[in-house]
Amino acid sequence: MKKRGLMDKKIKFIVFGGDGGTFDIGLQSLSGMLERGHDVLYVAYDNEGYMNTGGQRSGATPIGASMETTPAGKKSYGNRNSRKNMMQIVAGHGVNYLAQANVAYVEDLRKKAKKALETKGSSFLLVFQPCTNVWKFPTSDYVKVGKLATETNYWPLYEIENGEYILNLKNENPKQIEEYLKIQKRFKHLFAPGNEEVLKGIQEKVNENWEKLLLKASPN
Ligand SMILES: Cc1ncc(C[n+]2csc(CCOP(=O)(O)OP(=O)(O)O)c2C)c(N)n1
Repeated sequence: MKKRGLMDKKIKFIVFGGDGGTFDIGLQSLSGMLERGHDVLYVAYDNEGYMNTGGQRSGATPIGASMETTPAGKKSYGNRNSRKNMMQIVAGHGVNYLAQANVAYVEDLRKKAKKALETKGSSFLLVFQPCTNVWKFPTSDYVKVGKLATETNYWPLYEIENGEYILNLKNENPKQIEEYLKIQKRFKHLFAPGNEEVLKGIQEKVNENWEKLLLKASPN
């Protein structure tokens, strides 16, 4: 409409997509949008699975989660794949501003949304979004689950601004990942005998990812 002279308003587009729509189904169109640098803020709300359709695993589902398509049982501890590193995938397109946020940290999220909207060209927010139905925990624990994700270093809050990593929160004494996992039924089976190694592997991966992020980031 602008090209045809039918409108001269300046418009900033905002897209909201779930993790399934972003990490898997819509990845190709997202990549095209980022490559062309359209003036769009893309918000991915990440509840780690295809929830509208009943809780199937997505490219954002963590190892060990029992989902509709990766149920835990005698022969399986649930999902076996690691989450795709969506922040790296988006950063690889040379986006000027992207950030990882969490709905349990509203002020941080607000600050990031403002920055993202002020960015010229494409910007991206990856927002942690607990899912009471499929993760199976009481609604009253919503903020608690969200906070634990960050307090255990599972979901660090950080930004990548013009290629520079900025860490927004550094836990002095990070909690053990078990504290986060044990209050959600999707991980309940991991606490049964025989799955000790899976639990250990999850903690090791969290530590490894955190160390890698620390090397890249300067605390803010
Ligand atoms: C191209 C396409 N494939 C499949 C579907 C069917 N579908 C509708 S909702 C949905 C789940 C989407 O999951 P996600 O993007 O993670 O969002 P959530 O449901 O978790 O909010 C799917 C697969 C669709 N609408 N469009």
